[in-house]
Amino acid sequence: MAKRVALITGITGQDGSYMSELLLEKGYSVHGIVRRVALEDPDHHLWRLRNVLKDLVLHSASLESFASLHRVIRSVKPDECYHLAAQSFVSYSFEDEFSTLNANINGTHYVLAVLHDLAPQCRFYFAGSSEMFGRAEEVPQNEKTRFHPRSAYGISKVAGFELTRNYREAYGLHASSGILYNHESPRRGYEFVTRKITSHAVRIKLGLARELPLGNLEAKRDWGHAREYVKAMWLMLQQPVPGDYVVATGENHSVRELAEMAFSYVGLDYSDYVTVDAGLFRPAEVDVLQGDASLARRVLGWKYELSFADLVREMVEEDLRIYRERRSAPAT
Ligand code: F7E
Repeated sequence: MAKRVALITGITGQDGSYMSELLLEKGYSVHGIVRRVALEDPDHHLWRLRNVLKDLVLHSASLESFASLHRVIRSVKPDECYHLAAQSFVSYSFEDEFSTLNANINGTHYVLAVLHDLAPQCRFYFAGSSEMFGRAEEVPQNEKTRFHPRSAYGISKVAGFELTRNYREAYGLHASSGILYNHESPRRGYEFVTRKITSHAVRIKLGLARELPLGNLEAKRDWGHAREYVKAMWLMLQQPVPGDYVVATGENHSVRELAEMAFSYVGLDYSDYVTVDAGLFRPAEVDVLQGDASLARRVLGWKYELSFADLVREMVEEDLRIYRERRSAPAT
């Protein structure tokens, strides 16, 4: 039987790398869209794909260019498309609302429009976000909870979610959205609060930093492991009918608890090192997010079994490995 063909946008990111590994394990031919600069400087841009790079087919294109997406999709003819690319840092979306809205909304629209023209049988996954709930009217949130986004990022994800739904309803595309809560891993970028905390706890422990400035310590999030969340994305595209699903652990923890746990893992008291920097507060904060993933459990058979402590421990251990290695590397 011919291999199934998957196309991933955002393949160089945390979720793209786990998704590539999952699809390769399942025997797919995996293609990814990357920026030109990633191919020119692979050490810097493709490190998350290190272990699987030789098994992937990468195409340079831009989510800002309809023509480049048209070219790639015409040649790949995917059976499944995982649209993971986005400007995903909420804080940055306050600094540049316009580029966040342009990249996230138009990028999603272009991919959907090209698939509709060239590969209407292709199954499509849109990376929705719990940020769409924003100032949520209920805790926990489910697929029926009203959206109230609090940032250009959240607004762009609501627009992408609605575009996806409309391509499903208007043109019959097998298009699904995951409403994913925060998902982390040792491959998380250093600007997100989990990685910022685990990497600083380790650097402070090793004498490479003195303090950790943070913003709102009382914000609460439902943090899960990215490796488990990509399984839910794949399951959505294996269903006979498309749909929208919350993907979450069902627990929430505060930024303060996260800091306490990460620092205690390296034998330190977070309160000796964490400082509060008013400049790191967001103009509009999302105070608490917690998801109810019962629909994903029931329909997709998706289960989440890791604990918050396991996730934090895995991230701290990876940062310990990285910074110890860096410290002992000979100076060049
Ligand atoms: O912030 C607070 C901050 O930047 C988490 C993205 O993947 O998940 C992520 O969005 C919380 C917020 O993630 C700092 O105010 C305090 O309340 O790690 P974060 P996020 O904004 O929740 C959703 C589901 C997505 O879809 C996004 O793409 O932590 N916080 N002090 C801080 N956050 C950061 N980054 N840095 C701080 O110093």
